[in-house]
Formats: sequence, C-alpha cells, structure tokens
Amino acid sequence: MNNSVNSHFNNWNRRQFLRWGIAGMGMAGGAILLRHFASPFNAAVRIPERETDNDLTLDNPFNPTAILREFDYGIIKQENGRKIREFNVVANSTLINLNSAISFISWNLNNRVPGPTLRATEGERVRIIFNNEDGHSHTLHFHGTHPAEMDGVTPIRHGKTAIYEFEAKPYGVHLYHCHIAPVTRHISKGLYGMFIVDPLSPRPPADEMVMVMGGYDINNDNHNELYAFNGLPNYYRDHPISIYQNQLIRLYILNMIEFDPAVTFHIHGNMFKVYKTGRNLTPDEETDVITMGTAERHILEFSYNYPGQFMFHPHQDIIAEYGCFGKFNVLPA
Ligand SMILES: [Cu+2]
Repeated sequence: MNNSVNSHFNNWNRRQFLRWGIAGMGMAGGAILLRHFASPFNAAVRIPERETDNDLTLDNPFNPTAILREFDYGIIKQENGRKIREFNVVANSTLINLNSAISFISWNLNNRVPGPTLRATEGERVRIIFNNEDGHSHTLHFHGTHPAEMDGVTPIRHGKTAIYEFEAKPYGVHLYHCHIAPVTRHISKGLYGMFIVDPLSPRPPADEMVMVMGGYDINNDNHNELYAFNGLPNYYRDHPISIYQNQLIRLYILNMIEFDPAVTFHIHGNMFKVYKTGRNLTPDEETDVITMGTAERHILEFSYNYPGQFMFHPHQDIIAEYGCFGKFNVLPA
C-alpha cells in the first residue's frame, strides 16, 4: 500500500466517522472532526460503496476514484493561541501509465495528478510546507488573495523547502500550480491542484466531488495528445462514478488544460446550477454546458431524477475522444 492509498483510507474513515456521528475517538484531526460534526446535515449524505478496483494492471501510484472524493484538511496546530491549518506537499517525478500503451514521466505533488485537494475555511491561517524532492526547480503559486512574498514565484530548488502561509480567502474554488517558466510545461507535466475555501456558514449537504481537467503533451510539441479528468485518460469511462438518484451532487470543477485556449464541460440528461468560482451561495445560472479558460473553475450542482448511465465530457469532442470523458452511474435511490 502506498501513501496515497493509505491517506485515502484515512480520509474515508474520517468520512465514515462523520457519517456515523461517533464522538470522542481522539485523533490528530479532532478539531477538524468537531468542526464538521457541527453540521447536522452530513449524516444525511449517502455515498455509494467503492467498487473493488480492478485497475491495478495499470500500476499507477494514484487512483482517480479515490481522488474524486478525497479532501486534504491538513493538520490543526495551535501556536501562541492561534490556530493554523498545516499542509504538507512534496514535489517529485513519477512514471505514470496513461493507458496500456503510453507511459509518461509526470512532475507531481504528493505522488498524484492532480495534486491533493487542499481544503480550509475562510479566514483560517493556512501553512503549506512545500518540499521539492524533484530534480527541477518548482514552486507552489496559489490563487486567492495573499501577500506578495507568499505568491510562490521564487524558484525552490531540488532538496529545498518553502513555507507558504496566509489567510485562506476569499471563500470559493481556487487552485495552486507551479509557476516556473515555461509554465505550460510545469503545469502540463502535472504540478497543479485544487484549493477549496469553504464559506463560514457551510453549503448545504451534498455528495461532494472534485474533477480537475488536464492535458498531456506527450511529445513536447506544445499540443496535447491526451486529456484526462483527475489524471488518467478515460478512467471514468471505464470506471463510471456511482451516485444516488435524487441526491444533490456538488461538483468542484477546474480546467488545468494548457495549450488549448478553453474547454467546455457538459453533462448528459440533466442541467446544472453554476456558482462561478464558487464565489456565491446562490447560483449564477443554470445550463448544461459551461466554458472555462485555463485556471477557470466553478461549483456545479445537480441531481439526477432518472437512474442509469449518463456521460459527461467537454463538448470540444476531440478532447473527449482523447481521454477527457466519463460517465455517472446513477443508482436507484
Ligand atoms: Cu515546476
């Protein structure tokens, strides 16, 4: 079992723990548990059991089904009476198998593409400890507001550590990525992830999931040859995402595709409400296709009234045909 799998199970246990509403088990994440426990609604959300993964034949260090609902809340520390939410992010190079024929040396964060979905609440002090174990210089540049010295554009060399610390604000869906030139290359190799800042009064309960759209320039010609949701091309085509009928889905979506100026996202058989950049608590519009330039991100909310399988994909269909394609498997309520 590698670390990403272990951390997945830790997160999964935490979620189960929340759902069951058992208090006082005493663990490092106690403060986190209490904060979420304060919401009376989470217990109402049902998440289908994960099917047994039969995809180990591809032998990848991460699993998009785990990435989908995995949130990294960090570790809570108290320093001089102040609460700090601390995250650890490590850059490295890892060979990943994009399909049965094509391997690719990714530059990644915490051994996965996309990197961990970091999550905090508005106004919290966050500290990101960034260790660069990769041979190239990298950085973590966050979107959202922060002081200039925390902007993550100063190269961090191999073997060095940087600490980024700032107040998480404003609430919404943000991102982080390496900002070393050429940025196209550092991003498309895999150095990016989502940064969710929750509003002080939580959003309603939902089956929450993350999708990050990425592109792979296999032959360094500044064009993408393959695309993916959450790291592996066509993964959710071959492993449809199980969701329950008539249950609210809250999808945090981010476009990190370089070289293509913009992509759309479309779901079949349904409409979704759009919360642009997650910066509102009421929807901005309702549609079934939304356009995002690189680094644009939104919250989409929907629920399926009919069971069965429904595709989702960008409506630049060539991008869907080269890997950015998946399905929801809607289970009867
Ligand atoms: Cu980099």
